[in-house]
Amino acid sequence: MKIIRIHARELHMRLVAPFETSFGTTQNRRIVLLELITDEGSGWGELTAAETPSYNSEFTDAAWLVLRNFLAPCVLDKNFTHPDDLSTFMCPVRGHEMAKATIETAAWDMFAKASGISLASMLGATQTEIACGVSLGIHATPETLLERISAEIASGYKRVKLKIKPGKDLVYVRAVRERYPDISLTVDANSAYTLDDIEIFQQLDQFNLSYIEQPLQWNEIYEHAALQRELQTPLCLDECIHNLRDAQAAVRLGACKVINIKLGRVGGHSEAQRIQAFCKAEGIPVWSGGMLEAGVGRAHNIAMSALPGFVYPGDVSASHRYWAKDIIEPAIQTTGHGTINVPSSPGIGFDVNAEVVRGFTVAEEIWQA
Ligand code: OSB
Ligand code: MG
Repeated sequence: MKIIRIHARELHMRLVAPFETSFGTTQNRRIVLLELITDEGSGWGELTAAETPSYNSEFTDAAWLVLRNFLAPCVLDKNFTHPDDLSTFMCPVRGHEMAKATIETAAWDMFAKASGISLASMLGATQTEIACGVSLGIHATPETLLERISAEIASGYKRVKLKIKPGKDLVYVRAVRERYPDISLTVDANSAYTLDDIEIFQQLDQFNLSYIEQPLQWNEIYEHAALQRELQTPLCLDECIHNLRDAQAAVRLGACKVINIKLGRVGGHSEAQRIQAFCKAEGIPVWSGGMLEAGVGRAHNIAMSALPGFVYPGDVSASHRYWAKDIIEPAIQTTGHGTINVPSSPGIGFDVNAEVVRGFTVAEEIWQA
């Protein structure tokens, strides 16, 4: 297959509610959507980088530039036989995993469509239904958080993840645990603490959390191992894991017992599969994280979550929790029991709604050799 051109669009979409993490609040998303056109059909990919370099070093404007000036030239006019080839073509560019994943995931969608099978089966899925959890931003008070949780539980979600930051941690977790002694509960610090905060984590140990996500620095694996040795609760790494080698280092050092796999953060499906296979062999449970994606990004996450070893519920939930109108048809919906059915139609299994996309588009470019 030959890559003929890339149609890049920037979409402005507003989340139905602001989302607060330890690094800031997001409501207006700038989404980069790529359509990769080959001589045997096309596929869709979505950039998962945020608007600012606060979750990791990538951000919308930088990704657009890297895609246009460096990554598109690596793949345009190239022939590939399998989507694994795409990451090889993009090897000369260091880092920029999220930008790379936008192209790489589009190639997987295209390849599955050309093969007439779902992306999930192309990747090696073993699950037809995936378990869903919700990620809840930092709330103004524990009371408003409790109200929100009661609605999410009523919708059937199987796991609640609370964002925490210094000063908004123990009080919130205690309030939730007292009200809901049995729900599957986790916290995500997004790197807001240091080893000096160890007492906070020792206190969190009493709340029967399934895991504590990324408590320490975004680029620090070794100190997570030191923290893990002091805790009963498993640590889960998010920001630290960019590739298989990071996952191997983290597991072998004892820095975590669970890994959050984000497609964008690891450069796409090929590397995500390698991490999943390694974790499966090591008995390390994994789950799919989210980046406040629109439908295309979310559809890719659903396909990945159907692989073996994705045993914990992911941050993969219904479209309406994020958007008044999503860019795909049908919108992502959950079953009454907190799962999503993995689509079986070719590729990502959702149609991109061209009219809705046009309505949100603020810029577009076509890149060709
Ligand atoms: O750390 O998982 C994270 C959102 C933006 C940046 C980082 C994270 C998140 C989430 C939300 O937790 C996940 C989602 O619902 O898409
Ligand atoms: Mg996280």
